[in-house]
Parts: sequence; structure tokens; C-alpha cells
Amino acid sequence: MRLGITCYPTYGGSGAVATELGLALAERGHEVHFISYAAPFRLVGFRERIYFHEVEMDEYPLFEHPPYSLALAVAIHEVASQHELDLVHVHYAIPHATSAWIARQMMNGGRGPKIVTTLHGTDITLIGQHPSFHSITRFSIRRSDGLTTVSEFLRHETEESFGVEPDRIRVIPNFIDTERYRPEREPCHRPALAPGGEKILMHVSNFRAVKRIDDVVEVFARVRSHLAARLVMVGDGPERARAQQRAEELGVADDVVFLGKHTSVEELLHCADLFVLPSESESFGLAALEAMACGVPVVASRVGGLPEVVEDGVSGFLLPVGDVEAMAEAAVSILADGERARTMGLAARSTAVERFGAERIVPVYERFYEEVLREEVRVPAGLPGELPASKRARRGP
Ligand code: GMT
Repeated sequence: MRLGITCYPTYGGSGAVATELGLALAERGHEVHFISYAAPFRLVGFRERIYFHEVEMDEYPLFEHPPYSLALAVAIHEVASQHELDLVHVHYAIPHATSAWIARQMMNGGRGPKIVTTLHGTDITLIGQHPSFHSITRFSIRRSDGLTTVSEFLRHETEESFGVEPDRIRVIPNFIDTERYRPEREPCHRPALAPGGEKILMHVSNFRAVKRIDDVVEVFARVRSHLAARLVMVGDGPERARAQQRAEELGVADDVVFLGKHTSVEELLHCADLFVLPSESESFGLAALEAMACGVPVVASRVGGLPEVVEDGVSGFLLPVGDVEAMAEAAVSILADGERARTMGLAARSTAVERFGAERIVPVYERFYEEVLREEVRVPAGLPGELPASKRARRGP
């Protein structure tokens, strides 16, 4: 197949998944064209059958807010025409699903590549609900030829909040390269991160408010009053300064290290004894899965799709959002008990390999694309002014 992939290229789960998917599909013989405003952060080095197309945006004095959605639509249109794409897969609905739809409308009255939209999280649960975006998001996702969500939780949310018909959405969970993300990698950075042999708690995110990184620090301060520990914070974002300040206030700053953004977190995760993810909302929790693949148990909040990834009491513990006391207690119960930590770490790794391994999930996407191309996926009948999918003209003259 000739595929286009559009995603946010900076640090974030949806861009990471989109890039890994493109790379895996190219390995399997497909031609993959990434279309975005910058090369996705995990797209490094030369790979056969992989192309990157940068969306061009010119400064113009009138544009206080340059219309990226339109420039992206033009780029998708150009790439789809020049390379005769069969299908464009957009990750995160806003504005990608809309731009892809516009691009296709520009092609001979709507003939063009099929559009698959993967919904990742806040495009549905947060920003997509805002009055400025709700109707266009609903319009665009309902016009995608194929719709996927990364968890059952998000499927349900999409159906409820956007009136998408129940049988339209396919749940395809995020996946992980379990060769790259694995326990006991070399070199081991443990001596550098915890020179005194302390236990290592780790958190990786983009430090937005939804991640509640203050809670990570609160949990750590409580754990540290029970045992020698260090907290390694990986990533950056708007909440970083507040979390640093909270660490100072709690008197634990000397044992908290903020490493900043990191392109290959697998080099760090395997050094951790525990991963902490106390998010307010999490449609899947890719960071938790990455830790689990490295054999690291997780203490997280019981929200969104996290219970579909972390099995409470088996690969970690799930606690109510904001309950830092309970999270700290759960963390200590793992860190202070070597046998429990080992058993949970093994369970975490097994879950990652058996349920979320790339070799298991990537072919699911491939089969879904084939279904979409064969028009076997249901497109709603009642969209005003549209012919049923089977009657619409196909690409080409
Ligand atoms: O939706 C977002 O907040 C952005 C997105 C991202 O790009 O990081 O995160 C979401 O997608 C990830 C990949 O599918 C999921 O692992 C995250 O749980 C999800 N974030 C939220 O739901 C807050």
C-alpha cells in the first residue's frame, strides 16, 4: 500500500505511536509518507520506503494565528496526488481529520485516498469537547472512512460525546517494540541516577497539567520518608517549574533529578524500580506501557484506559486520582518487598509482550486498512448530502 501518515511530530504519545507504526509498516513493504510541520521525533536515520514531507507555512503580517490546518490540507492533497496514496492515516483528530477531509474534497470532487483517523485522547476528552471544536471534530471524524481508538474507554467516550455509531469504531490498542523496550539493557545508568544504591522512581511525560506531576513529587516525598529513594523526572512542559518548587518545599529537591526531554526513554526506563503516572485523565497511558515492557511495575491513577493496560495488583497498583497517600503506600509495598517487585515486574513485561507487542498489533492496523480499502467498514448512511460509501467514485479518471 501507499500510505500517508499525519501526526504531531513533537514529544507525545500519539506522535510516537504514529511514527512507530509507519516505520513498522515500511519494514513490512509498504510505502509510507509522513506529512507534518516537522519530522516526527522518533523518525531518525535513513529507512527504506520512508518519506517525510514538511508542511510549508509562510509568515504573513495579517495572520496572528497562521492557518496550519489549510497548509496541512494542501500538503496532504499534494502528496496524495503525486504519490497516488491509497490511504491517509491521521493521528489525533484536531485538526488532522479535518485537513485530510479537505484534501480529499480537493481531489476531483472527493475522489482520493481513504481516510483513517485514530483518536488518541484529549482530541475527544478535552479539547474536542470545547464549543470551538466540537462540531468540526464530530463532522470530520464521522466522515473518516475508518475510525480507531486506542482503548475501549476512548471508544465509549467518542460514542457518547460525538454521537458516533457504536459499530463504527475499531479499538486498536497502542503497541510497543519489546526488543527495544526491555529489561536489563546495557549500559545500566543506575549508578549515575542513584549513586547511593537508592530505589529509583521514574516519571516520563510532557509535564502538562493533566499529568499531575505535583502528585508525582508528593508521592515521592512520602516514599522517601520510608526508604532511600531518588525520583527521576523525564520530559518537560508547563508544570515543570511548579513541580521543582514543590520538591523544594517538601525538602526532597536533592533527591529529585529533572533530566528534561529525552528521545530514547528506553535507555532510562529499565533502570527504574517503579514508574509513577498519577494523571487526571489518560485514554491509554503509553508511558506506562513503555515502563512495563522494561519490566517496571506501575503505580497510576485508576482513570480512562489505564485499567486496560495496568492490571491492578498484578503489574502494579491503580488508585483514585489525587490520592497521593494511597499511591505512596502502594509504592512502598512494592519497593520494600523485593519478591513482590520482581513478580510484578515480570507480570508487567509479560503483559507488554503478550498483549501489546508490535508484531501483534501492527498487522491489525494492516488488516483494518485492507478492510477500509475494500469498503467493508461501515460509514454512516445518514450523513446529509453524501452518497453511501459504496456509491462514491473511486480515485482516478
Ligand atoms: O491526547 C493527548 O493528550 C495527547 C496524546 C499525545 O499525543 O501524547 O496523548 C494521548 O495519546 C497517547 C497515545 O495514544 C495515550 O497514551 C495518552 O493516554 C493520551 N493522553 C491522554 O488521554 C491525556
